[in-house]
Order: sequence, then C-alpha cells, then structure tokens
Amino acid sequence: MLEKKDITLEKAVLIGVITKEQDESKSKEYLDELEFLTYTAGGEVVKRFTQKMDMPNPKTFIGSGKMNDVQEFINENEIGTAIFDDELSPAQERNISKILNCKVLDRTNLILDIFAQRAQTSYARTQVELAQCEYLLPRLKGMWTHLERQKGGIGMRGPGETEIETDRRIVRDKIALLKAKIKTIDKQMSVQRGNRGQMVRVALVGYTNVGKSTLMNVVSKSEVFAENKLFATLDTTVRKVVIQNLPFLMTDTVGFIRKLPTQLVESFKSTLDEVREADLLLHVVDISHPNFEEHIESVNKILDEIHSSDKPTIMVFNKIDAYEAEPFDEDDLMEERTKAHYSLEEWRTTWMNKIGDYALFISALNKENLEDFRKRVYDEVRKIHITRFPYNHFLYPDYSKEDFES
Ligand SMILES: Nc1nc2c(ncn2[C@@H]2O[C@H](COP(=O)(O)OP(=O)(O)OP(=O)(O)O)[C@@H](O)[C@H]2O)c(=O)[nH]1
Ligand SMILES: [Mg+2]
Repeated sequence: MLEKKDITLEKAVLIGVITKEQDESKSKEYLDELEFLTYTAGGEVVKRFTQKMDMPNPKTFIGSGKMNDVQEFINENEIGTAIFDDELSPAQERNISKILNCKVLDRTNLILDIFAQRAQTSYARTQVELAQCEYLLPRLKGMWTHLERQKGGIGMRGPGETEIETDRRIVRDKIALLKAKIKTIDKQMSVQRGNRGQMVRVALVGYTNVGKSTLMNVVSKSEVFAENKLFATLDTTVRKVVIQNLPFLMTDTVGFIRKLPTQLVESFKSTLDEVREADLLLHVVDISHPNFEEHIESVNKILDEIHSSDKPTIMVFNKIDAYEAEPFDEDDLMEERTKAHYSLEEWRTTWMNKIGDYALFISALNKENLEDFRKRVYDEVRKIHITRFPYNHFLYPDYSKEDFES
C-alpha cells in the first residue's frame, strides 16, 4: 500500500501568508522549506502565492480575491496540486478543494507523504501508516465526493488509496490494528535495547538534512544512507563506536522539522525511545543554513515533548565549510548590520560562547575538526562510562592526541 512509485515531477503551487508573527522574510524562509519538501516528495513548484493578513482566514486560509488569482493560475497552467504552508483544518481543506478543484495539500500532508515514500522497514511503514490514519480520521467526511482518489501522486500514497469508501469505523479498526502491531514490535525492540547492556548510548539528534548520517558514517565507518533531501533517514541505526579503546553505542535517527506533525511524533514514539534512553545527545546543527537558530528551537521543542531536554548535550555545528555570511557594505548607511552578516568567529562569541565546551564546530563532509569532535565525545562518554564501570577507570586515560591513531 505504501509502495514507492516512479513519479514524474508533479506541478504545484505554494500558498502562504504574511502575518504579524510571520513577517515577509520569515514567510519566504518557510516557503523555501515548503518548496524543498515538495521537491523531496516529487513535486515541482511553479509559483508561490502569498497574502498579507492579520491571521489566516478560518474558512479558506487566504482571502477570496487571492483565491481567485490562484484558481485562475491553476486553470491556465494545468496545475494539479496546491500546497498550503500550514495545517489546514478539515473544513478549510474541504472548502478550498471545492473552489480550486484540484488536489489540496498542507504541510502535514506533505511531511506524512514523504515519510510514506521513505519508510523502508515494515516497522517504519506501520508507524507512518498509523500517523496517516490518524490524520485522515477527522477528515473523512465528504472528502472523496468531489475528487477521485485515483489521482495518485503526492499526498495520495498510503492508506485510503484503496479505501475510498472507508468510513470512520474501518479507519478506527485499522488504527487499533496498527497500534497492536507496533506494540508487538516495540516489545521486541525494547528487549533488543535491553540486550545492549550498560554500554553508554549516544544519540545524534537534529533538524532534517543537517548531516547526522554523514557524521555517523565518518565516525563509525558505517554506511548509512545520506542525501540532500529531507528525511533521508527514517529508521534508526545503532553502531558500536570505539574511540581510543572506549566502546559506546551511537544512534542515528529520524530528523526533526518545524511543525513536525503531532501524529508522527506520537507514532514514532518508539523510534524516538532511542533518544529518550540515550545518555548523551549530540545535537547536530547546519550552521550554513540561514535559519539555523530557529531549527535549534524546533529541535529543542520536540526534545522537550519527548522528555529528553535535560540530557547532557553537545551542540555540533556542522557544515562550517559551507558557512557564508551575507556581505555587508560598511559605507551603505542605510543597511543595518544583522546576524546574517556575522562571521563564524563572531558567532562563536554569541550565546555559543556561553555553552563553552559543549559547542563544537566541524565539517563532517570535509572531515574538519573531527579530532576535536572525537576528543570531546570521548571525554563525555568516559565521564558516564566510569560511573557505570568504576573498576574500569584505569583503562581509559585522558584523551591525548599522541596515543590516538585511527
Ligand atoms: N557542505 C557540507 N555538506 C554536508 C556536510 N555534512 C553533510 N552534508 C550534506 O548534507 C546533506 C544531508 O546530509 P545527511 O547526512 O543525509 O543529513 P541528515 O541529518 O542525516 O538528514 P535526515 O536523515 O534527512 O534527517 C547531504 O547532501 C550531505 O552530503 C558538511 O559538513 N558540509
Ligand atoms: Mg539521516
């Protein structure tokens, strides 16, 4: 049901709003991300529409004038998909689909769809399917009357594809079934985790596409799939890593994103257990991304939701090779100097300085500063290790560069 299909790029338009909380540049950044999500899902963005308003219209998200523009454009250019940069309420989705007469998706839809495409193992598939069913349930009413479900493509993969006639009861039964299935797998996984003994567990966490898997591969010499698309990783990989004789476990897991659908956080609960049960977090950040500070906030918010925000955490600022400050013209008196103009050195003196030792600056791709990285991780893992195995203390001296060749 969740087959990955060859798809030609589907033409889509994006629709976002500019509000008091979300100024023009924020709105642009969000739409950039939405475009990246669309591309990852197999779509091509032909045009973006934005509207300034105090808050989204409760009936149709944007106003009727703007909606006319969108409708005209869609008709003239044979666009099949309109994607809204927020979660639409079931009523909004219905109203808009009636007006536009094309496939209407929101951010949540898109993320769920990418997860469905990317799920490799039956466990990940089951988790995604559960999230999709939960998203679908409140939206069933009248959903298929004006649109044939057979249109396929983005947002249409997954449950429901063969179940146009489904009523809520069937979906509810399915949810119960999927939950039971997940519970069984959870038990097995939890036993597996228990079998790993008392080894120190380190989890890579971070926004999607920041380089977690790349770092995992460099450090553990493994071959986890990494690529320049969102949500390359859905299944958790655990590897034994040894730094200077000190063994520990490193986990690479699913990336986070702004407004990660709650259904997904819920159903990926056990995947996220790897994070919850970790002794040390490596919070990887793509410092070359203009929005990296907001990414950190989103990740922290999700860590908080899964009760993991008080763990020892090393912030790993990755992609320093790609960092570029916006050029600043000192003579242009109209231009105000902002964070976007900071050099990496300046960044280091900001709040990053306050976390001191717990901030690292690396390039996983170019293998820059990896020695620092190994040393910091070694020190931190060692601290935890010797509380668990006090008699092993003498085995692991302070990390020194000379002794360490690998
Ligand atoms: N320039 C640069 N690119 C990097 C660096 N590290 C990773 N990348 C690239 O960033 C992209 C994403 O890398 P991944 O390792 O797949 O990122 P991830 O955090 O595992 O992503 P998800 O699994 O999607 O959450 C890939 O194209 C990598 O080659 C780096 O240090 N510098
Ligand atoms: Mg990954």
